[in-house]
Amino acid sequence: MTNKRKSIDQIELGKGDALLISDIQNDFLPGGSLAVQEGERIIPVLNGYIDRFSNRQLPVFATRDWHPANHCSFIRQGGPWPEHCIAGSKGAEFAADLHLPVSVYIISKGTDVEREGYSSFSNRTFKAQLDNAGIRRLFIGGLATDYCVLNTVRDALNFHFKVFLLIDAIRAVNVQKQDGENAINEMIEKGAIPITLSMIG
Ligand code: VGL
Ligand code: ZN
Repeated sequence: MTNKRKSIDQIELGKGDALLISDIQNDFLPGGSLAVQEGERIIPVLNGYIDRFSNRQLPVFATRDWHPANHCSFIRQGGPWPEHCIAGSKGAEFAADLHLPVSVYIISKGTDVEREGYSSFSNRTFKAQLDNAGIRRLFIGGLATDYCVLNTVRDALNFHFKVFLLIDAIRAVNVQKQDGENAINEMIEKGAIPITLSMIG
């Protein structure tokens, strides 16, 4: 019985699978200008996912918020957020303890002054890269559950990718207390499958 249960809960990675890590950047981590609570806790878990994908020569994509200094999302410009992830700044760098492989595909977003750009797909080249690489299933984790992860998952499902949500490797900003939970519920309702690292052999 336990064996049977276990086999159902395991996921076999293979061709057409890609890992997508959202916005593990200094500004979204403790000490950063838009720190996500417990954001640092998911880094070791994401490193575990990176190992699983790298060991099988499967592609790893890492997105980064990459704003111009006068971006519309900043309070100073009438937006909702403190200044964060300004292109080229220390705060916009990937966390030093995230073990991105040398082969990582880096996707910048939020680069247009006048567009928010939460979704990874707001960078138009991203969809083309996925299609060129024959990607059908996306394994999505990172920051923040209620903004970039949510909007990326919505777009991925609309584009008919199969989406696995790395439930042990996401954290929410929670402007309102329930935002993270609501986002997770919406993603699962729309078809994302929640998984944990232990389900990948
Ligand atoms: C994000 C708020 C502002 C995110 C980006 O990565 O989820 N959140 N910019
Ligand atoms: Zn941003």
